Amino acid sequence: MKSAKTKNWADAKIRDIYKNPMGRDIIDKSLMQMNIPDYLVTNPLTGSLSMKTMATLSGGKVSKNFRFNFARLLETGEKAAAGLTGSGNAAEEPSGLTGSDDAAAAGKSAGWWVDAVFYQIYPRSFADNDGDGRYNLRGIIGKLDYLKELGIDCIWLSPIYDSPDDDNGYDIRDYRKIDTRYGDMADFDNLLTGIHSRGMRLIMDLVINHTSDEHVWFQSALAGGDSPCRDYYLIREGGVVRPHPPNNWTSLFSGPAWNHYPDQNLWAMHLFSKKQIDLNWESPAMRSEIYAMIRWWLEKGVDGFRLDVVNFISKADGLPDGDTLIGEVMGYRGIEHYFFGPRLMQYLNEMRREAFEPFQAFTVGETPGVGLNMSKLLTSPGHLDLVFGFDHLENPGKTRFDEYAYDLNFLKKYLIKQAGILPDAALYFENHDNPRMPSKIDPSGRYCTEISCLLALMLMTLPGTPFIFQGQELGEINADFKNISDVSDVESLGLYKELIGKGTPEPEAFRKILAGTRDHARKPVDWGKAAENQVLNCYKTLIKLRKQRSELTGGKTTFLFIAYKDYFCYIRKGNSALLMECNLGKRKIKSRVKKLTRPAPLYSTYAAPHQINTTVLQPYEGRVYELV
Ligand code: TEU
Repeated sequence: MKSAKTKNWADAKIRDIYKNPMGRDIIDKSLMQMNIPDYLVTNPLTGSLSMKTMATLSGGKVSKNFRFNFARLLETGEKAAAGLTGSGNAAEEPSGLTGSDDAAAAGKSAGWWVDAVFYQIYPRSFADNDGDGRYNLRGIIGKLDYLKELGIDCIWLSPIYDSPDDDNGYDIRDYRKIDTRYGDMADFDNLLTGIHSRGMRLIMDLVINHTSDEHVWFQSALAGGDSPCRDYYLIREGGVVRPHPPNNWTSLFSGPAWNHYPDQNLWAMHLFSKKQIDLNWESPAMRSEIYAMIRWWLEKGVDGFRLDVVNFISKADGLPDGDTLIGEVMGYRGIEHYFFGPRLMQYLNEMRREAFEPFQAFTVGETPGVGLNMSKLLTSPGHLDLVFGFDHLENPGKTRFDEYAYDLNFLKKYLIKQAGILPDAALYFENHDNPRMPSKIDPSGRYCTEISCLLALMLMTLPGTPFIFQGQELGEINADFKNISDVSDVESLGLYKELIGKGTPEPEAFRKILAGTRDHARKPVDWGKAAENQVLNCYKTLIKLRKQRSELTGGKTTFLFIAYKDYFCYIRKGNSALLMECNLGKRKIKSRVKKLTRPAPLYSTYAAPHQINTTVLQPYEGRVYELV
């Protein structure tokens, strides 16, 4: 689409919107949510409808404002894609094929991370080295041999910086200081040496969308209008008589996205907690402080970073009000103005050049709300190496706080799509922000061990770079919280207060919190489980297999028998070939591999290879066959 046509996005045809990476992501997501086949959009009849006509058909639900904002996003998508080709043309139509090649074939320079297995440590609940109840850096050092033996190549360490701890360290007060609860810089240096001497790598968590309100920059910004730091944050002057926030955005952690400071007559934006104030990335001085801080850590020898909500850093010019309809669907208002802001690609590129590239540092961005096609742009040369998508974490129509049993058939559908569009994706099922996946799939808990092993198999054999969250390798499941006083996460407590405030009966409000609270993943790892643990053995064996067989890290992927419910089957092929077969449900199902040429059982999450029942797959069983 030529740039002259840009202004016409507000009345573009569905067919053209679908060719735009942003448009395609939004349409794909909506179709998946409603369980509608792609054909509805790709058929010539619907394809020729315009946005305006669709808005009319919606009977007023789709407002003019919505159309305008959607058009703006499409323009961002168009520009992001054009910046890559240098041609002003929109991205080529994404393939959406069911087969895919490795990263190198996709035209990307493959770095060390393509073959690596990552492990996330959440330091406040990982390890306590001497049983004194203090989870710290020394505790982590004490577990390095365990991680090496497991087969880990790189550790991602959640924040350990000095912090008042409103959001478990994701509210940083001093980027260059270790929080005393974890130790000091000497402990950190020992940790880094310990990791490197074992041939592993370390990436740190980089929280640069916001800082703590106790950071000196913010303190200085509040102290006086002539402070150079005033421009470091999204600060607006307020009305004295009837103060109201500068726009209608809401925080992801409930309530308005603005703090009012009556003494200074100022408003400051916070997309997360009231103590996490958003930085103003429009400020070149702020950006160069951030880049200097990044280089400071890289000079110490860290190998890269996980970038917290990095897709939120660029906000739409003028901070316009958020659309009410989008706000209702998403649960918070304003997101269309910052989840892929107008200068996101530019800032990522600048940060790469100024900070990461000179050290060849690795980056993985956390990118909530971004779909697969836009992820592809974010991971294009000159930007990020990998991104964490979110779209596989909930079943269509569900949010994290809904009580339901997650259906793995959706994950299968999503992963097939992902393999076609973004084969070199960051692959993960758990982190510190989500309940334990086996509990989500089987809330009764009966099959959690089997599910843990099945997820291990998928993680180590599907295309992408696997990330394991602490305790996942031990088959950890959700906590048995009894009431709200057992919960400490700032997000959960904010939501609980909001629900009660709206008149939700207490038991119902608590059940919601129990379904989605991030505290499930944050309870201390139960190291007593590490001896003779079936899940741990699965992880060890499968990681070993992944390292022995190059087709698992770089092979071509083909999905088979896609239409069968509860059945997931795929081949990874390089010089040799492996076939994976999974039962995604709790009923026994028929194995279908006999139809193929002489598959030899190599591994099962249930039994030794010679004992594998080749005709039936047990509940949640996963298998690997050698294809000869
Ligand atoms: O998370 C950002 C994020 O959008 C979510 O994962 C978040 O937990 C939730 O879904 C909001 O509804 C990152 C960190 O991983 C998280 O721990 C922090 O709380 C958050 O950013 C703020 O720094």
